[in-house]
Amino acid sequence: MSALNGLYQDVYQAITTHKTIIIIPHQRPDGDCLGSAIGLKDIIQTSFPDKHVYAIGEETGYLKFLGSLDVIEDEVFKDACVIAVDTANQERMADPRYTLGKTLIKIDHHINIDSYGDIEIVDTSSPAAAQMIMDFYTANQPHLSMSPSGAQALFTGILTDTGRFKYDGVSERTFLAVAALYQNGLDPKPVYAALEVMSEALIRFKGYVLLNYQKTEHGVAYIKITKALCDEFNVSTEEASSLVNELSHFEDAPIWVLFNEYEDEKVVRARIRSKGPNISITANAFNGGGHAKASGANLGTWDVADQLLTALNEVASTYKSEEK
Ligand SMILES: [Mn+2]
Repeated sequence: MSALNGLYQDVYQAITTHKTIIIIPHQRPDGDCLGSAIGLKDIIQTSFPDKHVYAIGEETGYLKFLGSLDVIEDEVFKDACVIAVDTANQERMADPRYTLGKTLIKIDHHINIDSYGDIEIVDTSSPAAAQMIMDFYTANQPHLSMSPSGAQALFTGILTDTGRFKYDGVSERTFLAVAALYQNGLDPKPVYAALEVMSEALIRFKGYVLLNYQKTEHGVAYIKITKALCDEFNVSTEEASSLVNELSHFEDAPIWVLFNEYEDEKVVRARIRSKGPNISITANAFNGGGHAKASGANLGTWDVADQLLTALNEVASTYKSEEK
């Protein structure tokens, strides 16, 4: 049982009182935001066949197996209940029309840097937004059901955001959520198969990352990926970013960072990961945020990337001296 059951019941009430429900994940989608959006759509549609339910936003190649997103006109938002999933701040929402609905709901597990919504559920103890969707499902039994494809989408969200059940926040609750997905017909094999596949271009690029990473004095492993490098290897910036955890294996580097360059937006972004020190505070100082051990930051230029490395090198140094 989640301590937030009352709020999840409020979400259920909001759904019952709206004819149209629109679910919005975040920009530059990942498995958790799309799995949560498509899984929640499935729960609502399966439980309320008469309602109009849409999941909108951006698709991405490796997650196409979850199903396609909906494309809707502005009018559809009129009197709709809009549910944002896995989206900490409003600017990051995958569709700017979220304000056009009648009711706005936030369901998210990131640190609450931007409070929004008529109903706001933020649970930083949940390792995946998809696990929160399962809390919503459980809190409203026996009124909600789902199909096997909805179970598959939610499993994908939990699996990807927990790094295959390895990250902080994974608990008994996570496995109970997965057990409930199995009760609803989950077949995990297509999920593992889809997530396993890498393009040959990306496999070669992984080779580049493993041969060219660097380390700071106190143990921040990093790789800087320019747009030109992505072009040379014929991989997208998002694909390149997915390799961040290739730098997780060093015994002497508790922090690792993948930098990349978004040419169209003229910004350098960092994906920062940790297996010890809290790096979200540093990420916040660099126009970013997220979780204690997995954060992102928007840096602007490569000069700022070096400043971030200097700051993280300090964090690693302090951490190592405390460990001794
Ligand atoms: Mn997430």
